[in-house]
Amino acid sequence: MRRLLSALALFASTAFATQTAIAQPATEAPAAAASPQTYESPIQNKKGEPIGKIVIRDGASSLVMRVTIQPGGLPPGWHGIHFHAVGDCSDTEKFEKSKAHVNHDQSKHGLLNAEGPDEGDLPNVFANADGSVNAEVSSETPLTGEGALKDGDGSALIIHANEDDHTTQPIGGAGARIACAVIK
Ligand SMILES: [Cu+2]
Repeated sequence: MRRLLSALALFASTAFATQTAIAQPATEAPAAAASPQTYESPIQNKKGEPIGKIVIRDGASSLVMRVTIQPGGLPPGWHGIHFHAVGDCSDTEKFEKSKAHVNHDQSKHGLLNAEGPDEGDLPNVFANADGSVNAEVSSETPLTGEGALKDGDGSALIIHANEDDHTTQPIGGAGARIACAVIK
């Protein structure tokens, strides 16, 4: 919803700009479409070792994130991943300093929950037999601005031990936090 409101605001300002542009010289070039903001951060495991990285691109209406994990990085199989509320991965035993999911409007957890999703919810990623991951997911939660990942205390991308069923509370049965990347 926040993303929709900001998109409407952008539309309104664009419409205003179009009206005022009539008075401008015809030679003035239209503003180029804003290129996506980008952000990259290492992913660390419970030993504090780097196992891969996230690369975020944030456009006008969606954020797209690539998750890359090197061989040996994760147990094979599906893993729930979420944006958690605080950009702190320093407690590598449990990654609890990253707190709960990003969730500004008390939504229920779950992409398949009728009362969800919360702003931290993301699709699962699959680790291959060798423990590597190459995945790309999208989210409406923005990188900067109102309700953004890069707020005062940042956010974290948390990878869980098990897959997220996208329905049950509070985290879809995804289990322990096994990897973390700071977004700040
Ligand atoms: Cu989580």
